[in-house]
Amino acid sequence: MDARLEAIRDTVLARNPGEAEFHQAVVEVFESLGPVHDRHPEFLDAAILERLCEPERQIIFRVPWTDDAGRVRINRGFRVEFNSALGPYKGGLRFHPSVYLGIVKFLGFEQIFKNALTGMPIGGGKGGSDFDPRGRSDAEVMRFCQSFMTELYRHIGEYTDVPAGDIGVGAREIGYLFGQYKRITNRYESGVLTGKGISWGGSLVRPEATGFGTVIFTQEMLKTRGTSFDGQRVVVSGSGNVAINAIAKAQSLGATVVACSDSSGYIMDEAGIDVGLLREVKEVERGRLKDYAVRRPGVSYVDGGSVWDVDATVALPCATQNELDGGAAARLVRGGLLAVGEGANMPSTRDAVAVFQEAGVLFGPGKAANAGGVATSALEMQQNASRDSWSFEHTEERLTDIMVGIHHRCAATADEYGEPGNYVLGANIGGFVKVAEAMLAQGLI
Ligand code: NDP
Ligand code: 2IT
Repeated sequence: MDARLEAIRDTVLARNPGEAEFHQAVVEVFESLGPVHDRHPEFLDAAILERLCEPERQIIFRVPWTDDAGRVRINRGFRVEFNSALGPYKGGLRFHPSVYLGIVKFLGFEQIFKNALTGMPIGGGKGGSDFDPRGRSDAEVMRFCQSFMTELYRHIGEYTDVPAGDIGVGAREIGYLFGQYKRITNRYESGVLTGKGISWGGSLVRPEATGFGTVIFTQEMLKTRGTSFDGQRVVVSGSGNVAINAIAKAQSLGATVVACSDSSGYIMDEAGIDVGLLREVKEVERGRLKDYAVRRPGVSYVDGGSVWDVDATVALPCATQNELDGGAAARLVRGGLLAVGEGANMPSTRDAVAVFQEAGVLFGPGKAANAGGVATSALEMQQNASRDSWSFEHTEERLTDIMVGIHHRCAATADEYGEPGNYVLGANIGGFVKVAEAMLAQGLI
């Protein structure tokens, strides 16, 4: 790493002790930025990096609620408003027991660059709670969401901060959160949240957008090697929103997705995953992946196994951070891997990324490859602002254009900095320069 940046990195790490995921995200970005500072010493003079690593505002709050047995429960809520150089803070809410400040900060930090790459007017933020929605009734989830919003409402707004979904937060949770915001503020402010239901201000394609976008980005990478998804053998991790829609899109382009997972294990379906059945099990019944295996002949369920043991030509990690390590990456490379498109945020460890890059595997980092979700959220905000709603076809076309544009920006930036095909460098520099220039123009704030 560039010596000037090393000193700044050390200060950032020391100022944020115990936040391993945030450290990882910061170090990865800093490793790309040396050459930018050779060209733009003014960024160093204006302490752009120091300011970028210090969130503009961090909110931590108590979330009290009662379970169905009448017992009082207490969770912790977070919203980190990281950077508003390009627009209102924008990013999802994650409800998962592992959530703590370090995870929210890594996600918020990544979101700054991702949102810049989309070309849309959105800043970076992230939030969530250590609440575990798994096994909770609808009534419990509603009471939790209402309590969470009773604090959060004072910090958000269509021109201030616009949350959306992430792990554990989907259309059901966004509905309860929106209802409580509307009730407290007495405003039908559609643009305050994205991922809303289609009949009350949501956008068509938003539910599919992250998974679809990941596949579109990966298809663009494959094209640079004269190939496509057609005929590829694909493995996807996760079986939530991003995974299911990545599977659907990859198969619509002629690939066979032979495996996907949840945190308990994975399924092998050599015939190609039946997306209709998967949606029924996961989205309608809120069941587990092993229920899919029970219902479909010829499918095996590997309890506790790693989906990365399955050979594939394309891997799409769509579950969570650090789910694919160096050992798994080496196994995949030995099995004939051609490309990786990250649907999740930071799913590959730093070792895994190094293995992929050294082996010449096409590697699309999450902040570029999964940007279709937040980009379509920005399209939802656009529709809300104009009190309009667009067709599926039009919105999907916009998403495709945005993803092709992000691929082009990353590839062109990597070329410009003398590292053709390095999408990590392209995404980090491409996102950073846009934010840094806006911060410079807006003065020392
Ligand atoms: P969901 O809650 O819909 O699904 C999450 C999936 O990942 C589930 O299958 C879950 O399994 C699995 N998973 C979660 N945590 C772990 C873990 N610790 N170990 C193994 N598996 C795990 O979330 P999304 O699909 O929305 O999000 C998936 C990823 O995509 C996240 O990294 C998120 O940040 C990222 N992302 C999401 C976007 C969106 O629009 N939703 C946009 C961009 C990125 P289980 O049910 O067993 O917990
Ligand atoms: O990580 C992400 O980009 C998201 N969870 C989506 C954020 C959004 O505002 O749609």
